[in-house]
Amino acid sequence: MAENSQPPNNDNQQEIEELISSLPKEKWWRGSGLTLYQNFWVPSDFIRGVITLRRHFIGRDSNILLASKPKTGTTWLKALAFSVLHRAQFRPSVANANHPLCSSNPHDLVPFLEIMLNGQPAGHVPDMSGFTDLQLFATHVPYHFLPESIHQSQSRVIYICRNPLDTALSSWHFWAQANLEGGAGDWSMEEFFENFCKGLDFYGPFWDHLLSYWKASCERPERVLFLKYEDLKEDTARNLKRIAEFMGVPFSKEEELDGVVDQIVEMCSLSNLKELDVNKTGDIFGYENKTFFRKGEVGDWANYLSPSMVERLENIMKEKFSPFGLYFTLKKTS
Ligand code: PAP
Repeated sequence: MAENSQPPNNDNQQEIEELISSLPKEKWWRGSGLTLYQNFWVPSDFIRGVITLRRHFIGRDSNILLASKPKTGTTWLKALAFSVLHRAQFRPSVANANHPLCSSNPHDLVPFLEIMLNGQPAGHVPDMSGFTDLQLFATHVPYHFLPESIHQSQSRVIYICRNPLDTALSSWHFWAQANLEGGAGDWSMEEFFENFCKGLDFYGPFWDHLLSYWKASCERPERVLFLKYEDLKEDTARNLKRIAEFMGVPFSKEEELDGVVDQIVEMCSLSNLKELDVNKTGDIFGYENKTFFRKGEVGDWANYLSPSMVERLENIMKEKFSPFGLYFTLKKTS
């Protein structure tokens, strides 16, 4: 069966397992490695969920999908979008101890679709009955992995990206940290960087991932909002208003005057989330909650990447992104 066709019913379980075992694999720091599926390196632990999402998930008009390549601002975007969507029910304020962000990691509040679906029998139309009231989901898959039902529906997709230098650095820190907590052996920055440049990385190649959503946002700006981590850092309030408007729940003048926008910005800031007990302890997907909150700076790459690494990534950016009018201004932390 062609990979992009949508079977109306369940697939043959054996066909799925044969497909998976025929795909190229690579080792990774933790977990069961990476599997090359449709030109992207999918974590082997989630490959069944990714295939089920691609073939069988039924998107609804009301769905809002937060999409990203890992380490580009996913956790932050989840906190912001959740706070925006549920602001009538949960008053956003650092003083509101009853806000769900005080008791749950953002990843618990906005689940990854491919991880949710991973627990279900591979190749079967997923049983989403337990999730019918969920409107907000996240995903790390590239745009064209989303099922036809999402493309055809009125679903909205918000993609967050980040310059590749900080993304590479943040990813390496995450894996180095995760490694300390029980991973397999050392992996130097140089080795990680080499893999990253080759596209061998969680949901890599980085370039193709970004471009899949960039092109979609150019073609369907009313359905796909493309955000940059750097812009969100520079003016969080302005971009939060864009997010709310895109989600179909714009802030009213009264709310703005009441300081709701600023309260969400403050509540979802790295400094606030990082200090919450819920994010200092516990774990999710097998990783400690605290590993999702580090420095959150733009330009930290300058403290770690050698001039030749920077030049290499700049050249790749020029080659891959410039033809499509996508640019990053590279800032260094002072
Ligand atoms: P994920 O894809 O595994 O969920 P993701 O949240 O995309 O990770 O990326 C983590 C990065 O976002 C970390 O960046 P750093 O390594 O450069 O520090 C993390 O610190 C940053 N981050 C997490 N929460 C926030 C936040 N509230 N504001 C700004 N940056 C944040």
